Amino acid sequence: MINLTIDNKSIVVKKGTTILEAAASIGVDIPTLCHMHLHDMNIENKPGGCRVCVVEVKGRRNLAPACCTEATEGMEISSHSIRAINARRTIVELILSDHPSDCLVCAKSGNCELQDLAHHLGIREIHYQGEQSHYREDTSPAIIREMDKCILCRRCETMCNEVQTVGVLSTINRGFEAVVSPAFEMNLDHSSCTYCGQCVAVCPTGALTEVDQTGAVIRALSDPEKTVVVQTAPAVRAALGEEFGLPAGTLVTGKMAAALRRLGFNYVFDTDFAADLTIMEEGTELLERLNKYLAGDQNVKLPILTSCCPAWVKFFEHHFPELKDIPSTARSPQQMFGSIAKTYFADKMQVKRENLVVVSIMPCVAKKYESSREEFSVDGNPDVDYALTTRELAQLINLANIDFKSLPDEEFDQPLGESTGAGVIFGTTGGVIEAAVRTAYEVQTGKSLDRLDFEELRGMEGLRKATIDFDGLPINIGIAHGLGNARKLLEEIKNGKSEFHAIEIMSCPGGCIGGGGQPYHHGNVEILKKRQKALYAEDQSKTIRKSHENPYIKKLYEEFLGEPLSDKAHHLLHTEYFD
Ligand code: HC1
Ligand code: SF4
Repeated sequence: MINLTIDNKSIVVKKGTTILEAAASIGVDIPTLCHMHLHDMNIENKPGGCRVCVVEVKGRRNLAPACCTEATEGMEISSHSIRAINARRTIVELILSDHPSDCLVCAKSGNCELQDLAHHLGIREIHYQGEQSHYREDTSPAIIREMDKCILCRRCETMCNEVQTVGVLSTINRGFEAVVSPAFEMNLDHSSCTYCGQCVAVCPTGALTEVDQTGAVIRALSDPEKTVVVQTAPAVRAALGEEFGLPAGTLVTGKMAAALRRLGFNYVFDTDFAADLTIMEEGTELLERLNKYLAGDQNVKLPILTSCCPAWVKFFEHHFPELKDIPSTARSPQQMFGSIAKTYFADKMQVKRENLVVVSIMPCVAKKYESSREEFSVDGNPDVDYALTTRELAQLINLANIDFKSLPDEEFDQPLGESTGAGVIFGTTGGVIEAAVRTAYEVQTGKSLDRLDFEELRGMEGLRKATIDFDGLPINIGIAHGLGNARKLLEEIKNGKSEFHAIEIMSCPGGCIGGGGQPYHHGNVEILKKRQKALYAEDQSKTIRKSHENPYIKKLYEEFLGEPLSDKAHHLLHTEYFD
């Protein structure tokens, strides 16, 4: 063990502990713009690049970067000496000297770590003004790269390369010309980027942000010709409150519905309804494949993989095209909702397709890309017109001067607003497969489940497995969240070593609760756990907790779709994948 003092406080730490970690353990906050530690995944970004964390170590001539200097026996550290503060101010001024000063109109204003730090350090003047470097802006269907705002913290690289193993981002060029870029400086939409948004989630500045669609939604809401419906993803209700100062894990389902109504949406619906519909289709597909396999069909593709996460879909299309007939063909709930809204619901309301605008509120930036995929449109009219992130919804609520915390709880509209507990838990890792099990068990065995909480499928471990007994038939289930973990399961399938019948994959750590469009959580898994708990609580509070018991889903099949996997269902609710 190592004995040292930080700001005159004695402390004992394990060998190998950095000064930054030692300080954090006694509540001393040393600022940094680049450091990021994802403890649960044992992944750390510590390039020592920003140098903002410099501290004074007694007896040393130079200041030491706290994030990559190990604590040693007898060290006496001053984290906020005049010398350290002055150096920090100079470093931040130097960063600002090559940073656009358009904070007033920057998408990240108010959420920017560099802006916060400049404020914290009382910087009122930049003494080192020089010529600024310029790099072209790169706009994709989901993400905007403004590399003039990149401070080379390299957090995005860690997310893309180590956590997601997509490998799109790396630093190129030198000096003022250095930027983080896909290979050959191609634009993101020409690369194999999945739009998972995990790079956006950790970017400390406005270098990586989501495409802003709030203006287009406001225009639709003010167009008297349009009927505008909104759907809200499961994970949004467990995080939106954070944007208004409520503690992580506060469920705001009712307030969210009320806010959307006050914003002027004509119908406030729920993606959870479509999550129930997804279970009907995906669950039936699972059972169909399983029963063929049990009947001795050697050609049947197992395990079946969930397909509701668009970044995951793009990942296997790019990286495992040879496995593209293994995932379920079911569209995601977002897209099923859009498809049903613009057919079944539009017909009911006697609204022409082109006058019905479908807006989604999603925890995810990849949903913007998903809704723009050509196969999800009819004659150029998309099933889902706009997909806003949770953060964009908060922005609209603020813009409309709605006092969110004082709103009453309101209900969703019907018929596309009714959901079961199974639909709610889609928003967390493990939830989609648990929802599928609740339905598949009862359909397969013809028996009622005597329990609905499958604890063995829950948790935050990146890779999990469990065997569920389907009345004597053991069903092996795998769960992965984070694309790096998904890659491991896909390699097993590719090598013919997979033991699973069904696998749930979500791209973002934690599932959608940790999506790239959620309130920034800075890699803090405790926040994710609170959001997860909130979703399980909403599931518990529901009278109906199995998708196949949703009365409006039953009615939809009776009135419109016929059976799960019917021709009509195939046409409207399923898709194919591309290399
Ligand atoms: Fe998700 Fe899904 S759970 S993908 O995470 O299947 O985004 O929340 O809406 O579509 O329902 C996201 C969340 C979401 C879909 C559902
Ligand atoms: Fe990589 Fe995901 Fe960012 Fe694309 S969105 S660059 S895949 S981290």
